[in-house]
Amino acid sequence: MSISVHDQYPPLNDRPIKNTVCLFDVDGTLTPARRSVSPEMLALLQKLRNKVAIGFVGGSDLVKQQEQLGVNGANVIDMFDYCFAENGLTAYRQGVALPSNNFVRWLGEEKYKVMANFILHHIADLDIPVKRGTFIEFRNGMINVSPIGRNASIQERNEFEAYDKIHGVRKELVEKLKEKFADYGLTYSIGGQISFDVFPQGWDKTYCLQHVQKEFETIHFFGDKTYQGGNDYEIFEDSRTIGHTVTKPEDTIEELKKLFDL
Ligand code: M1P
Repeated sequence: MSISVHDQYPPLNDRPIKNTVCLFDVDGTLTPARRSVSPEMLALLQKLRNKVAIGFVGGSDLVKQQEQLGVNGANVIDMFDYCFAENGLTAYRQGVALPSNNFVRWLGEEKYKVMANFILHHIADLDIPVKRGTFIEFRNGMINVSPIGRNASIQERNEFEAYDKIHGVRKELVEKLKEKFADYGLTYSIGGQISFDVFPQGWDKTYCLQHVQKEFETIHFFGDKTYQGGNDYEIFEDSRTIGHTVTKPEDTIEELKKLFDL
């Protein structure tokens, strides 16, 4: 029988701090936005994993989390006990896939098409300084809409973020969508720098809690966008979690050292 990476750590039900899991947002919490994790954070997570169960819950798909967290050829699925990509729509427990769901199956092709056409028309008419490619990214549990396009470079991202703070391009489109598709039962979340996420109500980060709530009595959640409207808000506020607001990865490190005596 082959030895799994997960076997290097104590079994989930036998970690020194019992019945406890720490869940982390990715962008702005474990890594700088869309950037790679630091060696210091990786070392600390390993130490933490010897004491409690750990997992991440990110809005992006697993490919992106692999890029950001799986540095030096590491497989992100091995690095955490729980991997929740797309808010938990794609989920792994100790390397084993958990049941999944799908945005377009839930909404229906026809309704989705009407919405996608509306978004693309709106973006086509936008007069913003820069446009790149991939204005709608189709994911498993959500769509991600970006007025500048997901192919923007790091510098273009930063510039758009600053521009959007003044002009509210994303906010305006979200308001229009809320009004036009009021009967669709969707939630909108401006979580990152250049885009917003659209998903069925309840498919925010709390979606992943169904996979941990039976196994753990204490669920810590760490995130940077824990304010109302941020994509960490619902899970941060949820009665099943103990929420921690952090400002950047260095802050997460400090908080973990204090909380878990690392
Ligand atoms: O994790 C926060 C957000 O990160 C990305 O946002 P952006 O590309 O706008 O910086 C996206 O993956 C988004 O889905 C996610 O919520």
